[in-house]
This record gives sequence, C-alpha cells and structure tokens, in this order.
Amino acid sequence: TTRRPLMAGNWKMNLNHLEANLLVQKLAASLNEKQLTDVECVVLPPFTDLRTVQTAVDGDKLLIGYGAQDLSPHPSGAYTGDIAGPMLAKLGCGYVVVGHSERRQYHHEDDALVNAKVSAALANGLTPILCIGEGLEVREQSGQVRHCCDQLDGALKGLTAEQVTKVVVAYEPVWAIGTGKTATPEDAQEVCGAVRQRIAETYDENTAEQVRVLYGGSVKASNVAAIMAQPDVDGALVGGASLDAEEFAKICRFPE
Ligand code: G2H
Repeated sequence: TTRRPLMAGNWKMNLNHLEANLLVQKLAASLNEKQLTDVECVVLPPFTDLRTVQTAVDGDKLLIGYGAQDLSPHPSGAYTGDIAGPMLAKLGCGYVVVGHSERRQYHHEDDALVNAKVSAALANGLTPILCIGEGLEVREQSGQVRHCCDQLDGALKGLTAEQVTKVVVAYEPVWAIGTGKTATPEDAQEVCGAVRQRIAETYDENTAEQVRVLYGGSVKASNVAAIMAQPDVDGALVGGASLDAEEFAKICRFPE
C-alpha cells in the first residue's frame, strides 16, 4: 500500500489571524522539503484565519496544506452565520473537517447532515475529513466497531466508490477526548481496520486500500510513532498538540 501519511492539525476555536500567521511560519521553518514530501502536513484553522494562512502558504510557497473545520451543506443562500464549500475552495482550501464529535454534540449534527456535508465538500473539490467515534457508554458495551461502521455508512450514503477514495476518515473515540483516558494503539487499530474492512465490503478492496484512515484523540509527539505503527492507521487528527509549532512539527517528523 502506498497511502501517504497525513498529519492534520485541528486548531478548533483557537488563535487569531496574527497568531495563525506566526504558527504557520514557525511550522514551515521546522520542517524540510523531504519531511513535507514524506508526510502530508495540514492545518485546520478557524474560518477567520483562513485568508491569512492562504497568504502565508502562497507567499512563501510553503508545502503545507490547509482547510476548514466545517462547511454548510448548501452552496450559497440565506443561511446566516454559515460558510459554504465554494467560499472555502476559493480560499485554496484542500480539506474540510466534517462531523467532528464537538459538532455532533454541540450543534446536534446527525448522520444525514454529515452525509450532506461530505457531498458538499466533494462537489467543491475539498477532501472531507470525516470524523466518527463512539462515546463511553458504547465502548463499555464493546459496541465501538458497530457504532463507527453505522456512522460511516450514514456519512457515505449515496457516494460512488470513486468519490469514497477521496474521503479521509478520522476515528476519534469520544471517551478519549479530554477525559484523561487514552486509547491504546490497539484500540485505534481495531476500529481503523474495521473501517477499511467495511469500505471493502460496501465498495471494493481497491477503494478500501486507497482510503486514508486517521486516528484522533490526545495524539502527541511522544505517542504518535506507536499509533502510526498500526497497519490501518494512516495519520492523525491532532487537536491540542497542533497549537505548538515544535510539537506538531515533531509529530509530522514521526518517521525519524
Ligand atoms: C480530538 C482531537 C482532534 P485532541 O478532538 O480533533 O483533539 O488531540 O486535543 O484530543
């Protein structure tokens, strides 16, 4: 398999545009061309920082990708406060997070809305980083594989195999976010492997082999190598640790 590792820094609701510029510049200065070729490095700032990140990346031809943390399922119109796919594409975004557990929890996003957002992303040439993951109750009943495959089915509904190859899936066990409980590399592999298998069953082996599956939840420089050693983990969605340039650069340098 030739899936290129992807490290995506989800800044969440942090950093103004001045801080964003500094972080991107520092990150680029900490990684050389080979490192940025071997591993794809992407930042996911708040909407208000995207123009600044675009200017920094374009101005210095940085080998850093960027994208947004959400998008509207609609292309334009009377949707006060929302941001549409064409707006993100115009800003040079390559990626957009869809269905993060914080959106599902605080904004009541369900599988049907997540499905519409995945389609909207693809329609605008954006790579959706589709987040799935189970809560503590499901984990305690050992229902994680079933739960995550259900979320996956719901989010990919109606897509062709060709479209699915363009989706990045991120497995983020909700019980491992901000609880002090950490998922083991084996926990990550169990669900990431099941996701790939599910895609093989629904579509085909070739499609499943192309899809990148990330792990997310308290990933840091000190634990990234063990997670990346798992056969079905192709990268990480990194929250807190992506706000520190040196720490995130170390994560992107995990092969060393
Ligand atoms: C999970 C993750 C990134 P963190 O939400 O999306 O955040 O690395 O801070 O646990």
